[in-house]
Amino acid sequence: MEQHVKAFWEKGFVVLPGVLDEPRLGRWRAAVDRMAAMVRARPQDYETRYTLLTEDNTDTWGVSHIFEPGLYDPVFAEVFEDRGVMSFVRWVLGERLRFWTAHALWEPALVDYELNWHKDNGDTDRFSPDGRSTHVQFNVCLTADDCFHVVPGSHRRPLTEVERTAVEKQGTGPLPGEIVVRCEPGDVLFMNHHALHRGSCAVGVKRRTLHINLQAADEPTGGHSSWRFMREEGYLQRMTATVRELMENTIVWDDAHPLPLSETVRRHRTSRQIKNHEARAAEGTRR
Ligand SMILES: O=C(O)CCC(=O)C(=O)O
Repeated sequence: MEQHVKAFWEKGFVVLPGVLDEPRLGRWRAAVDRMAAMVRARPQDYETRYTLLTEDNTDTWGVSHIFEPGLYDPVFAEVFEDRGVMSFVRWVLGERLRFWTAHALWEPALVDYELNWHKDNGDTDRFSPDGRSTHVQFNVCLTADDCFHVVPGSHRRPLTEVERTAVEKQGTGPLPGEIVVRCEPGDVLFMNHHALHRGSCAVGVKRRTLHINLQAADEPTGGHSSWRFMREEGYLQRMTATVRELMENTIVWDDAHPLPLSETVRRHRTSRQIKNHEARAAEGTRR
């Protein structure tokens, strides 16, 4: 495990191969199949991610917040009990954790998915020279997946001019040093979301991936992810003990660290941009 953690610090990502066994893989994939069908049928009912969003037509590449009551499937709670997944996360972050996000990603049906270069949470200027991470984000790959592009080591230094331009112009073109990470079904890709990255997936290439983020319970940055649904009456009681504890830790931390108004506004703006974004290549650069 130690060498995987070292690679994660140095490069900003690492793939652990074959983490999931067949029964688990099949069960989790079937759950994402059901969810994708539900969201594709009524995308307006969820926090859907789009490659196409017009009055007449939509195409989707995933959905945010799979633990919200309208989407929740108990199968997803199993991720946080999985030794293969959680032992890596605990090596990096320690024993006490808090929940940040959980999303599901799939292939588009009409328009190729081309998400622009970015660091998550709008943290464009954040880096950490020693490679330490404020979180562990991970893609649980339930199908073969070569959708994740990253510039290794970019979480440890400021952006170059070329990279900054790509971020500011929502670019999806190639960047110097970029690599595409290739995963097999059952692999888990752990990433530092402060490494410059983007996603892509062509129509017709089946993708079923869980996209999850955890933090140490007392991590001073990030957080503020006690989503409204977590605070609904009776919600936490319906979760497994492990999920309940992760979410309770989030709520406790958020309540003890209220955000300044300026940061609340910034986050709302970032979240609105993500919600309205069509993740596809700009006109003129399409294949
Ligand atoms: O498609 C992927 O694996 C990357 C997704 C991503 O970067 C994001 O949701 O911010």
